[in-house]
Amino acid sequence: MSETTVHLGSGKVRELYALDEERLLLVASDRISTFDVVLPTPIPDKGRVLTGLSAFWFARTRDIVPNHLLALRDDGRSVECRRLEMLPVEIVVRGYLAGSGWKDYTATGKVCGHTLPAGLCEADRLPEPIVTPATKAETGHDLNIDEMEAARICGHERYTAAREAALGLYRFGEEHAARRGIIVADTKFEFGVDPDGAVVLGDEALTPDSSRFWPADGYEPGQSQPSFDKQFARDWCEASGWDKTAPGPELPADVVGGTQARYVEAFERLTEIPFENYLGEPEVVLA
Ligand code: PZK
Repeated sequence: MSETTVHLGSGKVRELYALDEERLLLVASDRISTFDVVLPTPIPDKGRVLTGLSAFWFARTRDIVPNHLLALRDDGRSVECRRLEMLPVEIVVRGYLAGSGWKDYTATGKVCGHTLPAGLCEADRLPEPIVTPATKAETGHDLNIDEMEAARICGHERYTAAREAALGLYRFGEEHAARRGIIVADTKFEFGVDPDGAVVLGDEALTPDSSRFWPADGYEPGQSQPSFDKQFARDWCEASGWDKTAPGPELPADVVGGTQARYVEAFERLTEIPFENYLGEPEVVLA
């Protein structure tokens, strides 16, 4: 990075830099969060897995919606991207009933204004995917809002374009992943607008950090499902007696290794590219 590269912000596990007026650099670290706390122990290559997967989806969904990806760097963990005017809402698509969706459903029978059929169980597949926007809270948790509210905040035309793109992306990713034994229960997208006013996909897409990935093998509605990627780390954290407040516990080597293997397995199942090939030449995911 040049000395004029300006650090714009930090996410929980990523960093954002300005390259120039039109371009940003998004860098994925190996940090992992569980129960909303970043753990002190990195998972080797996690940032490369997420960057490579996201780039894989960007390359394959250009016809659904344009995206911000300009270049994948040789380090495999950073992408140059177009600088957009980001919409102030996250667009979540849910194909299954989990997390805050399940919570809201049990309390009200609804999720972000969508009335769902009675009698659904935790982790059930929904009759069709729903879009559940959320405002990006500065601190703490995102606030679920209904689509009317999201349309008011974003502008109706922009919101409609983003929600249609999000549904198309989810359907594409969910079907692709299902054929490879991974359920994409839900996923979050962030969109921006380019100087021509076009809605463009930003951030990362269809990664384990922006989605709930479940192993299809052993899927059983009526109970919470194990996370494809983080379950080893979560289970160990639970058993450790940690109170889930920062700082989190250091992970032992076997848990780090098991978690790393699950991330690499998700990458290889979804891309059908050996992760070693990605490390040698990241652009293999763009072909
Ligand atoms: C943008 N974030 C989230 C915060 C991170 C990521 N293409 C873009 N244009 C303008 N702004 C953004 C993007 C993207 N992507 C993304 N905030 C702004 C964020 C902190 C660290 F890695």
